[in-house]
Amino acid sequence: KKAFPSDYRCGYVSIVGRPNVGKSTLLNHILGQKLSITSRKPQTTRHRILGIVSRDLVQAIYVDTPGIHGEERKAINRYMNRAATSALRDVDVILFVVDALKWTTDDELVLEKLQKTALPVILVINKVDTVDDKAALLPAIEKLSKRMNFADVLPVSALRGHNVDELHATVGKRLPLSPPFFDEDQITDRSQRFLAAEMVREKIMRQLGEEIPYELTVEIEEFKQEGKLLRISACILVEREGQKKIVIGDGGSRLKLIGTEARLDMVKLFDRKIMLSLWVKVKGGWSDNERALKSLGYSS
Ligand code: GDP
Ligand code: K
Ligand code: MG
Repeated sequence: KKAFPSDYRCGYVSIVGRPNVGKSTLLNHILGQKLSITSRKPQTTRHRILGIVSRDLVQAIYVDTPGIHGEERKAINRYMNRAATSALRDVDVILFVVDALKWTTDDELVLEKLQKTALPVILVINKVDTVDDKAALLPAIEKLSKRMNFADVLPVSALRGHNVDELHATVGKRLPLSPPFFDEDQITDRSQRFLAAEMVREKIMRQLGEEIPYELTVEIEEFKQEGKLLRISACILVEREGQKKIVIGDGGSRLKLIGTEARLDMVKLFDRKIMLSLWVKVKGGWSDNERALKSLGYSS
């Protein structure tokens, strides 16, 4: 077994904040690889997902979470809030991500949860690339700093990578001395099947209008290694017949585009040739049915 130096640091870092502040984009940039799916839509991230970064005698295990939000009407939303709230416990450092230009009641909700924790919280002010006058950020930072005692405050751009390495270095210093928990070449706790389903869901989230994505899920039906080729077959589950038509598009055009883009992501992620087939099925009521959620792997 490999011996690690006694000054090795390792620990968990959760990334919390309301939907759409850029949590998953930030994780992907730190990892240097797209792992967690992103889009302009809230509720893109539905599951807790680990992104593991091992370098310079530090292993930081980032926990990307669905955003914490006020709306808990449907079972899927309650599931997502549970997944996000549990990330406030059993970690070593918390990154509280906010949008440099926009503070909402959902941010307020997250702040209230954070005020109760004794863990170090680093305030990450994201999307600074959208702010022309950087000095304008100072009053907002000062106001927030009065609300709780942040371990650090860092303005970043997750999209452009501005200050992202600095953030990772800041995190590293706060992790406890410990040998790594995971293999140093492992980047996530999630299976390739799970990641494949997520890549398909991302394309749908990005391509479809407001009405559909929240009510849709992707199931991998086949995931088979055949020599140098990965054969993947995925089924997109929607709630209504009309939604099925929209996902498929005129003459299958939209489904084809979803497949083409998802396949490219899979080639990068798995470093293999990919044969991807997609299907669409109607499965009513899954997003509001606790048992159906469990059968689809949404167990917290
Ligand atoms: P999450 O819901 O917090 O995980 O947010 P996402 O990572 O899915 O990002 C939400 C949207 O914000 C996406 O369209 C991202 O491209 C965009 N975004 C994320 N970070 C930045 C940033 O630093 N600058 C800008 N301009 N957009 C960003
Ligand atoms: K999002
Ligand atoms: Mg996300």
